[in-house]
Amino acid sequence: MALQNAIHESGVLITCMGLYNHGKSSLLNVLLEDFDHKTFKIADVRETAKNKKVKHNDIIFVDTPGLNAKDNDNKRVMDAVQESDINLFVHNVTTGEFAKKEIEFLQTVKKHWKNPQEFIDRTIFVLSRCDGADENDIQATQRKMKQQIKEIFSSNSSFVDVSAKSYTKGMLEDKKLLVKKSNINTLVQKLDELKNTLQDSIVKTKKERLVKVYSNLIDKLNNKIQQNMLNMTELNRELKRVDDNFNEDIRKIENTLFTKCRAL
Ligand SMILES: Nc1nc2c(ncn2[C@@H]2O[C@H](COP(=O)(O)OP(=O)(O)OP(=O)(O)O)[C@@H](O)[C@H]2O)c(=O)[nH]1
Ligand SMILES: [Mg+2]
Repeated sequence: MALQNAIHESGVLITCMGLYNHGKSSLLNVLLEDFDHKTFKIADVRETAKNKKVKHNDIIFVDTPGLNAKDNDNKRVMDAVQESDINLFVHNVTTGEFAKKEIEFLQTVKKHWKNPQEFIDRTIFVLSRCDGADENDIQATQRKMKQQIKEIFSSNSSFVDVSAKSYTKGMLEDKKLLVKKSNINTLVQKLDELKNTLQDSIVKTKKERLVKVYSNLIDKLNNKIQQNMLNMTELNRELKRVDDNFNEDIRKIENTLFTKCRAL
């Protein structure tokens, strides 16, 4: 199963993460051009409870539950990020800079990642719901957030401010200015550029993951073989015990018969 998954997941994995209700599922829907928002469910409450994957052309989009919405959710997000090729960290711009829970998540990534810089290189920070914010406020929030990331990772980060709502409206009502203002096309362009830049490293990571899956399978197989060999040894011992007892019983019967015959 693990091997099947690893082989079948031959597309680029783009994982969406962020606090609950910050617009992750809405963003993925517009990236899929699903303006009915049917692919990934959206709501004003905690909606996404499990990681969900949807393949579209050569991309597998992964939606994750909101960070810290429930106890297990952070682990699910971490699992998804471990597998991910490119990350979209979605943050509702109308809430201001990164909140404590987001900072804690980023600090966990920094602490446990083999190469934290790789996480930053593979992540686009998406400021969502920009239709509800003033342009100056968006820029000020973005500056603060860049600084927050710099304090954790000591590096620069890539940001885009978008509006899934404006893009949907613009596309459905053929309002080109709204589509342009939504900035979704800029995000798509950034994703394409990142995909191209990371092409070699994505292939390398996929190979490493396949090797890991293979070696885990080989380990499991070896354990099974060892266990079977132990079972065989135990079985042979048991067979020998049964055989010895049987021979002993036969010998006893022969002796009894012999004694009885002689007495006749
Ligand atoms: N104004 C505005 N609202 C948006 C936008 N994108 C999403 N929303 C609203 O934000 C709310 C949450 O959206 P979701 O996409 O479900 O958010 P989520 O992050 O997937 O939420 P969980 O799955 O619960 O973690 C919904 O009411 C959306 O309609 C946007 O661009 N502009
Ligand atoms: Mg969701």
